[in-house]
Amino acid sequence: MPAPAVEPLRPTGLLRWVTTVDHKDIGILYLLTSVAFFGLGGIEALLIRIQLAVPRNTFLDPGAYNAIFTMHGTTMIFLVVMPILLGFSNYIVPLQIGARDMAFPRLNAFSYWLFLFGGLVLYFAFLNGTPPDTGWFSYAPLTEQPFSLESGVDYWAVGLLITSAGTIATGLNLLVTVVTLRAPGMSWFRMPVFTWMSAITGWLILAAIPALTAAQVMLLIDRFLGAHFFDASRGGDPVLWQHLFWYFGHPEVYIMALPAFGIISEVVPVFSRKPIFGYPVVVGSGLAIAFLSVTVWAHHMFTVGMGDVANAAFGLSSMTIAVPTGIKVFSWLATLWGGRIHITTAMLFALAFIIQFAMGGVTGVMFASVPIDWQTHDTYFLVAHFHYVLGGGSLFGILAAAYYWFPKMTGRLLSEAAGRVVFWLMTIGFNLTFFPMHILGLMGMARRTYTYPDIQWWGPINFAETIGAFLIAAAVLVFIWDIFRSLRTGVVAGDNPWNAWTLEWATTSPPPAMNFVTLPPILNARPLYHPPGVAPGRAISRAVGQSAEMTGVEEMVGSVDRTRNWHAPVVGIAAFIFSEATFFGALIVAFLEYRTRSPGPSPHDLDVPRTLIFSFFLFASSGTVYLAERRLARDDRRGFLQWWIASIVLGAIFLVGQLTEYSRLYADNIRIDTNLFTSAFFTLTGFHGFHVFVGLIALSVVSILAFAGDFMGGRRRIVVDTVSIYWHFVDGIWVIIFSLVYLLGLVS
Ligand code: HEM
Ligand SMILES: [Cu+2]
Repeated sequence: MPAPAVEPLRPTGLLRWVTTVDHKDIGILYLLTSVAFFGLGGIEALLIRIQLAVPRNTFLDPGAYNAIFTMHGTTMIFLVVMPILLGFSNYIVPLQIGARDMAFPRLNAFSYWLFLFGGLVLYFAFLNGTPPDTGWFSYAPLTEQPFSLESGVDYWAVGLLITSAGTIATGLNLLVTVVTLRAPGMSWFRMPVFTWMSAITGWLILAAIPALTAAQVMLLIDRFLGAHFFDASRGGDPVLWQHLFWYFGHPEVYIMALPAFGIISEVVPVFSRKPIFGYPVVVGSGLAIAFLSVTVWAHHMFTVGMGDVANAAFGLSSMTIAVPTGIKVFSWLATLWGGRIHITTAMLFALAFIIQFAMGGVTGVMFASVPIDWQTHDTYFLVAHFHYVLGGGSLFGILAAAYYWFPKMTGRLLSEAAGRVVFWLMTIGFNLTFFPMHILGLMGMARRTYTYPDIQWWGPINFAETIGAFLIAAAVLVFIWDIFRSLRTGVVAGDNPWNAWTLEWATTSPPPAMNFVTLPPILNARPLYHPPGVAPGRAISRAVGQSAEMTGVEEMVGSVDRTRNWHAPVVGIAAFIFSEATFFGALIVAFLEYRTRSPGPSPHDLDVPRTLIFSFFLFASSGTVYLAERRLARDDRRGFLQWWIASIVLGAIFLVGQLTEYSRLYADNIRIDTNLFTSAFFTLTGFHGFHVFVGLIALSVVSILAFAGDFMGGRRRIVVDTVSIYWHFVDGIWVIIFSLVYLLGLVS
């Protein structure tokens, strides 16, 4: 007879990767997939640079050039830098807080697959022969039907909608993981800075990305249902697209920067053998950056004619954000100061990050000054600026992270010798490619031009840049080669090759499925730190021995789940509601702008009293849900079911009211494509109705489970709580929507 299995059987090979819900596997899937997309984005970059190598080149025709730079930018942002960073967060954050996994492992896997499928949808545009060619920010009205008849824009919008859904779910997951799954002793101000920055990024994702989603939904409604949200020739407002896009787009920059800041804040202290300088200030400045980053978006729009007041206000807020960012740079410098510095490859990339990111930061502050922006807008000066931030910054941070955490993920070190080669090729190539772009920009070379005349110096400068791009490509090839080599023959790393002090180094490399067998006591921000002279092995094993003795191994690991996990769904639904609020906020803004903008149907065509009556049914359902929960607390199954089913009936009556109202309007020829008001009206109330519908399904599932005897005696109460909270939100937001759509029409 076979011996009983110690661990539950897990699939191996390909099936393991397809079925995995382990945060470490998912982290690696994110990383591998993004590296593959980096190959595509990199090839696109090389194609751009080949075309621009000499004046009047004809390697790419103008149409192909448009498509290539659009796909390059879109790929690098949505399919490379953001998901690579999410991959590291996925892998490292649960380890750093002593958790077994993310808060919602299956959602985590789902997010990854959404990311992959969204990316594939985007690239199917190539196979279809219609790659998007409207730039990575796809400004309207170029994206509207009359100007983009082919389906490239649709692939762009749908592909990114899918990846964004995954990103939003991952942001939520990270935030909830950090809030609810910290090991005993891991208080907020003992968390590693990378974990802090990942959690803040999670929040920022929820605050920002749904605005893009809403804008893309409206764009698709324009393109497929005949609305004109962003079509100026039919009264729509292309500038609204810009506002919504950059409301997402600027925070996106920090979604790609904050985790990189976190990486640098791990690598620099470890290789300076000093704690990070001013830990609370580093954390606080991360929070400040996140909050400020949603107030600066219109600095991308200084040239569209917003007026002096708006320009000045957004210029000022943009300059303010330099303060917390500068604080971070000073904190890294102060950490280096007087440290015992170890120049590893990870450290080299971190040091280059600091310098290059600071250069991008300086030109960023220059752009915040309106007159400078007017001069340099849409020139290569801008291309230089954001590549210093995203390439010289985020990408270099990613490379630092790769060298730093590769041993944890694989058990083997990358080659330091090859690392030097990668570093110098990369750094020289990077600066050769992008520094001269500042000069070209100031000389007047516009971005997104497929070729240029033979103006003095332009040819040689562009040629040098192209050489730089090939040096970067060479660096990437050496790096990839070294990864394959090190996986088989790299130096075995052991648990803690860098002598670091955060929890991911307390477990084996790679960590076991459960992450930890025991945790060291977490008494400060550096639980694995041992003063010079004390052998690391002893200090750690003593600590582990203690905790294992104190609590018993199993109990210790189990307690992580038992004590902290229970409120994860409530925090999760709160985070989800927050992201929904962003989404509805964007639709509401559109509605307010369009409600009386065009002739034809207006809010006066709505039947307010009728809708008010049906709204009372919805509001009442919040009350009945509350009563049902009270019955449940008393374990009164009948009472619970009565009130709960009453809520379903009330909600359904509201939906019927909405549907009959829609059919009345349609009978009067008031349709989604009639004018701007009707488009905005049907979009906003339609999405709300859809939420009610989803809520009704959730309520029904709960009542079926309750019929079968679930939820009694306090069992899985959290499920009922979560559904109730969501339902209250659906009702609450209707108060706002009803007031703005119906009541506002009465008073004005
Ligand atoms: C690896 C080497 C890279 C090279 C050689 C490169 C090259 C270029 C060039 C020449 C352009 C300007 C195209 C034009 O305006 O006509 C461009 C645009 C752009 N790049 Fe890169 N790039 C690289 C990496 C990256 C990275 C890492 C990111 C970001 C995360 C990035 C994001 C973008 C974006 C957003 C645009 C703007 C696209 C648009 O105008 O719609 N690039 N790149
Ligand atoms: Cu910005």
